[in-house]
Amino acid sequence: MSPVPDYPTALRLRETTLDLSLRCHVMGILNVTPDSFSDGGQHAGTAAVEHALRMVEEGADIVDIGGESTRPGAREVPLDEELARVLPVVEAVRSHSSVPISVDTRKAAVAEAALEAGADVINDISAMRDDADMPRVAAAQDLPVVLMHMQGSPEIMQRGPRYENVVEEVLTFFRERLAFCHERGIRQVVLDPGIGFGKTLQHNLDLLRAIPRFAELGCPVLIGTSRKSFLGQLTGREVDDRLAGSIASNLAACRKGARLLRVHDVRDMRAALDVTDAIDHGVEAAHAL
Ligand code: HH2
Repeated sequence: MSPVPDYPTALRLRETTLDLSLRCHVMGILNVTPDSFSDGGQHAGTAAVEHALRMVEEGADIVDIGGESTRPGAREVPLDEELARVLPVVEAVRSHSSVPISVDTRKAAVAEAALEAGADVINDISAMRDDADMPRVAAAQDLPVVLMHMQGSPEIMQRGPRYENVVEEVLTFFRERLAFCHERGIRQVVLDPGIGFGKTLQHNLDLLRAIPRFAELGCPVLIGTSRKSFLGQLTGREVDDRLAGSIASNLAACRKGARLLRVHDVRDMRAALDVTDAIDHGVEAAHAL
């Protein structure tokens, strides 16, 4: 029997429904930014679209397209610039593929334009706290919204983050945000404790260990550990050498009940999950998942 707790849950998207109860799903990261912490400047224009399609071939279940770096210390990007980075890429990926697309943005106008261009999911690291218009955009179509926990803002979040009890505070935050969504008719919510967003190494480890408690709230849990600095703290490795840590932390998160894994290295993550799925379910059954 699978050690993953059974929280039957699905994401209803435009063209498809992702049954998250069956296996962990992979969200491939596409940063259309000059300054992202691990892949800034690598993906623009045609190269961005090619990278998205490569991730689909490698087994990404969703492609997450973002035009604003939220690395510690990052400044906000003006609306026009973010739109100009993200929209053409969403449009081009949609014209070449039916892969589910999420848009990683805190701005309602970017989310709205991306949804119009065919995106399926809003991934808002501010959990709809930064833009008062985001709830309207999210409620207008019955599509999922990822709500992430962050202490502070990217510019200041890693300046001595403090909690009385990080797990309880994130749980309280999720409950408040779920009530907020409920009141506004937003029915599909994914919860993300926000690894690295106003968190020390110990906070990140506590949150990963507490995934079953977040999953008990009844929404799918998304985890983003890929290449993040806590992996560097644990392994002594630089940002371009954190694949082992990324995969280990994601497999651990999956075991604890995370249903969506936001990763840069789709091919290797998929291979790792193929192995654990085969162990849990058998080769034939794992293929069918
Ligand atoms: N992490 C990053 C960005 N968006 N969204 C969710 N839901 N969860 C995360 O953990 C998360 C996220 C930061 O990673 P990355 O996109 O690689 O870097 P940057 O913000 O520098 O573009």
